[in-house]
Amino acid sequence: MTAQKEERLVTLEEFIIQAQNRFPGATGELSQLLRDIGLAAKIISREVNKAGITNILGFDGSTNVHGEAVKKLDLFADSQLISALERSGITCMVISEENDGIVKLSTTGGKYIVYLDPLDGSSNIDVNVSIGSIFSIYMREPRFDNAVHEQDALQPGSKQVAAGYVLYGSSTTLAYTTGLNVSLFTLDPSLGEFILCDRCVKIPKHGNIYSINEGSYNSWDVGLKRYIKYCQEEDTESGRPYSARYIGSMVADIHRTLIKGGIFIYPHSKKYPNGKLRLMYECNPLSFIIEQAGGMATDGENRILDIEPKAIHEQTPIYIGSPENVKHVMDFLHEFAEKEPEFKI
Ligand code: P6P
Repeated sequence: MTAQKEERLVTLEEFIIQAQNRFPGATGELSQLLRDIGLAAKIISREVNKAGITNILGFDGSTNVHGEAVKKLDLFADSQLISALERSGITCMVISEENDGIVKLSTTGGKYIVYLDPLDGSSNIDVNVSIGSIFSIYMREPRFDNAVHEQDALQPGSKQVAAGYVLYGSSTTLAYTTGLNVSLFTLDPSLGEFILCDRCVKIPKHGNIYSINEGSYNSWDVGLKRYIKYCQEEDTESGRPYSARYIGSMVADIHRTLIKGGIFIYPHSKKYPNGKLRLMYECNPLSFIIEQAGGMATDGENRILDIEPKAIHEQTPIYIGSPENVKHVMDFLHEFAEKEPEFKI
């Protein structure tokens, strides 16, 4: 990533307004939405960074729609983001990993639908490993009665009007796109502001890092096994063996991939026949970001952003990252797909 040197400090709020001013017809509502998410992110960052001190670690005793134990910080992040969206009155419904159904906001006339993974990677909270928030924004189909229906939220990722993530790591980073490149900000706690650090992030065309949970190796398709073995073979000319990096927080793994290049893979498996990661609030927003930075994202066959969703919490396999790496793994998947039966290893 070659950050363009900024002459002066540009805050997230200033940047959003500058971007909005380039569109005379803009109503400013999307800008308001992005600012609200930025505010919630600052509040969540403050809690995440002192989680060890306050009584906010650990489980709250409930489970989410996927049967996963919900951590207290998950619920805190969920409530902060939803109240921020409620305040601006331009969002009609929220779909979040922490809520089984749609969350209807008081302003059913709002023009936006927002998907949230309020705190992705929460299994890492208690061990101080980076976690993140992910958001994905759609326009709602106009309705005469302002009624809010789950069906209105089932739109392919290609219809997102904006998407982004906040990474709570050694520093708090916010990345977002409205379809015109990807901009990156870092939170300056002394100012309480997200400061612009790259207005147009581009992913390297190729990278020598692969990121996958190798614990499920035995249930992978043969083509994927062969691809990972290829990455592990010695060949200095092609930069092999690759390095393996896996954090277990998708936002952190994707942010590294965006900056350094390479590939992140969560395939289907015996345990997750449709993949583990959620299409609407993990894969679509992060695929929008990676594509806008020049990368690729597929489910092994099709472009993630073209998938027509059938359910708000549906899951999908994902192969995402530098375009050359994604194309390469797909070549392996296709080459061995028809040979699958005889190549079971
Ligand atoms: P596994 C976190 O729970 C998450 O949803 C993603 O952030 C992460 O990439 C993945 O699951 C990790 O799953 O099965 O490798 O622990």
